[in-house]
Amino acid sequence: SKTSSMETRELKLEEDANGVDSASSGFSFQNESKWDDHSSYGAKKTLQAWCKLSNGDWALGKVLSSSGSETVISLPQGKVLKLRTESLLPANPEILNGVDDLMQLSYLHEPSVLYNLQYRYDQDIIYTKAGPVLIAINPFKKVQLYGYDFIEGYKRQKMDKPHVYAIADAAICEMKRDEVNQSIIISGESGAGKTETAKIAMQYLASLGGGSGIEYEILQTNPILEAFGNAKTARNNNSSRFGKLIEIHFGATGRISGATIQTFLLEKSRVVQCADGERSYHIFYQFCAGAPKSLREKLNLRKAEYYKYLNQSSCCSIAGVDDSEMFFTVMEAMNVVHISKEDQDTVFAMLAAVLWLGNISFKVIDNENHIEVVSDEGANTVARLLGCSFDSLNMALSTRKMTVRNEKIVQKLTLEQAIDTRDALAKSIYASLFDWIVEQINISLGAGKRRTGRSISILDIYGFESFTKNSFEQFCINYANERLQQHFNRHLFKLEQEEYIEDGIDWKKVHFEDNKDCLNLFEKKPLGLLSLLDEESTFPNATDLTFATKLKQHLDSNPCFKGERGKAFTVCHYAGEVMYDTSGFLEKNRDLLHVDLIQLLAACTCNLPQAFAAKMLVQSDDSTSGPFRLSGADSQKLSVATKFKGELFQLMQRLESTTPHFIRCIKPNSLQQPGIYEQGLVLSQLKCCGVLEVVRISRSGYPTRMTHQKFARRYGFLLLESVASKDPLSVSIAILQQFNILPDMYQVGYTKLFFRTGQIGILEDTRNCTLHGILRVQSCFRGHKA
Ligand code: AD9
Ligand code: MG
Repeated sequence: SKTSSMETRELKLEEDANGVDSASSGFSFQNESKWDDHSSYGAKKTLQAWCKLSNGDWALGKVLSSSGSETVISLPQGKVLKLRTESLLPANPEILNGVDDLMQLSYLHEPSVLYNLQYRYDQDIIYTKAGPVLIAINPFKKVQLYGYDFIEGYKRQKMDKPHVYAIADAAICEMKRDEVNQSIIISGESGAGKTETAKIAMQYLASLGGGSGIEYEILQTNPILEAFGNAKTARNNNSSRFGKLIEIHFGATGRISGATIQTFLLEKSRVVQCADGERSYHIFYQFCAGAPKSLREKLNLRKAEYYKYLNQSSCCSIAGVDDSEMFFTVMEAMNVVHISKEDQDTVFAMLAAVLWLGNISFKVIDNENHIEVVSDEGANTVARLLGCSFDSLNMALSTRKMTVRNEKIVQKLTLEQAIDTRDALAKSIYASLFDWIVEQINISLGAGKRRTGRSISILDIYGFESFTKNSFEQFCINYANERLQQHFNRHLFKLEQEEYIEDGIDWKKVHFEDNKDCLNLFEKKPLGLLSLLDEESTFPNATDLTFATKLKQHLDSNPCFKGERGKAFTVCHYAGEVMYDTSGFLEKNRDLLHVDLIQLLAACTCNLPQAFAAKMLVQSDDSTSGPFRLSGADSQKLSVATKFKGELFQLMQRLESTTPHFIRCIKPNSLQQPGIYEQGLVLSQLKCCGVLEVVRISRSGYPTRMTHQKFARRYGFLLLESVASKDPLSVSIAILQQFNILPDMYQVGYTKLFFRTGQIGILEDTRNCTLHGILRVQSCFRGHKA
């Protein structure tokens, strides 16, 4: 950055189209063909242009001179470069800096979109529209955009800047106007701000009131669900480990009458195991830190550090979070949603039982590694909390009843099997507890009541995930995202085209890239990923490796599938390729709690374990402990993938009958810090959550619209010859002709002119130059006079 301002670096030009050798020049640039096919700098000649630096970031340079194939530009730090003209992308005129809606940009390409969002983000304007979609960039700090005054501003239509409130308001208005249910669909990667955004939307809806405190009750479900379903992960200190749909019901008078919450796929494994630096579910730490003395004594509760399930990740606290204070918030919230004190005590007993389960130890009793449970504080406390004897607990954890050739036998478990069994019990109790709490909340919110009015649903679901190691959870999450993406595409495309038709322009339906091939890869029967997974899950001798081999055998010709070495396979998702490791797939998909354990819970004197067992028995085949079966007339437990698929179909069906409003949350940096905007990270998310796709779809249409009046007013003075008729349409046509804007670059609608991307840019630049020229002449003139 200390180089002299007029230094010009000659760059070695290569023969091939890809430009300069980035290693020797320190710069690389490439044609983003997907983006700039209509608007390379060379074709447009703007005053400023974008060039791509070797680190992948884009820099905005001032064009000093341009001679056909080469252009000299100066960069912000004073560097002057001579670059190949075709490697540059045109910059938008300055009047378009920080526009509210990316659709207003004349040049839509990576750098202009990134720049526009950053320009706003730097001023704490975290919301921007991308056509019909709201983009929300996580500020990672308190921003002054919420609360009563803002809510009132949007309610009275006094504020119109992009905002979650504006989306929620639009949902309310459209619900009333069209008498159609609405949905607000929030997506984005972990830590991008989905849950916060959902709460902000709920806050706006709750401000409509409902009487008898129902709106307050709805808001109070948040601390409970976050305590039981969120955890600190490497990506987010408050990461939701489940998906959530909350449907808020409105009565005939437009006031809130109740709500229903549906949850999806809680991450169970976290209860018994989590990565270094991560935590289990918040509630455990809150409970250990905040439980009152009487409860601690009754449940024999210790500090979080005492429990194996909590101390294994060597992280028991979160900076800036007071777990003990949160415990009271959660207890308060439980009161609000009418969970009785007695039930709350049982909930806490279950939490303590799960924690003590982790502390159960085994002793090896023979040279075949068979074990029995050590009768210490851990095991005895678990037995007491669940309401069973030590002996029956010992039996359930150290042996397994089996039927072999019609003969009942008792098999002793090895140490590894016993640990797995213990952990399975802990996970299952916790997951059942979570479901039970959601059920109680729903009862309190009146979910069971017959609904006559309308509703607005808010979906806060895990975004697309691609890690170095991707497992069954990512497989399900990404499958869900394929489904949502399809819904997104179809919907946005439809909306876009409706506006054209409404204004009467000539419009041939544009085909868009949809992801049905990838969805097919998942859903096809019998040779799709889900079917093959279920089939393999039914074979007792199948392993993750045989599953992977089977996939390769049947799917290798599918363009969305790639077999990998060993136990891995790759899926080409709409958002990019993801390699999955099949380790644990079968086990997680079966998710069977052995019938011995279900029987243990059923025989407990405590009412919650009994209720959990009853539910499990409904779902599973209680007569045998034989191999897992999926088909067949008698009631069999569904595999996790099949159950998830069913829930997803139901969800899509519900969403399909609503008018959707999309919010895409973006995480600006991985440090969870304010003020840092990493271009590469933002770009990859814009691509993943389909924002670039929407923009691209818009590009093939007419993203810029201006009424005849506005167009005539803005550019009329550039006309060289006066027009006979002064009506805005005639003036507009004259302008278009004078600037030689080609007929297929615009369309004239009843009320508006529709332009393809980049067209307004030429007019805008000419307008600017003309205005500058006029100003320069004027200042010259003034100079003379002085
Ligand atoms: V995950 O997929 O559940 O792991 P989310 O839900 O996308 O994730 P979350 O809403 O939990 O992310 O946001 C992460 C953190 O960002 C929050 O805990 C806040 O500290 C921060 N955040 C997000 N949105 C806002 C906001 N509008 N204002 C201030 C915010 N802080
Ligand atoms: Mg979340």
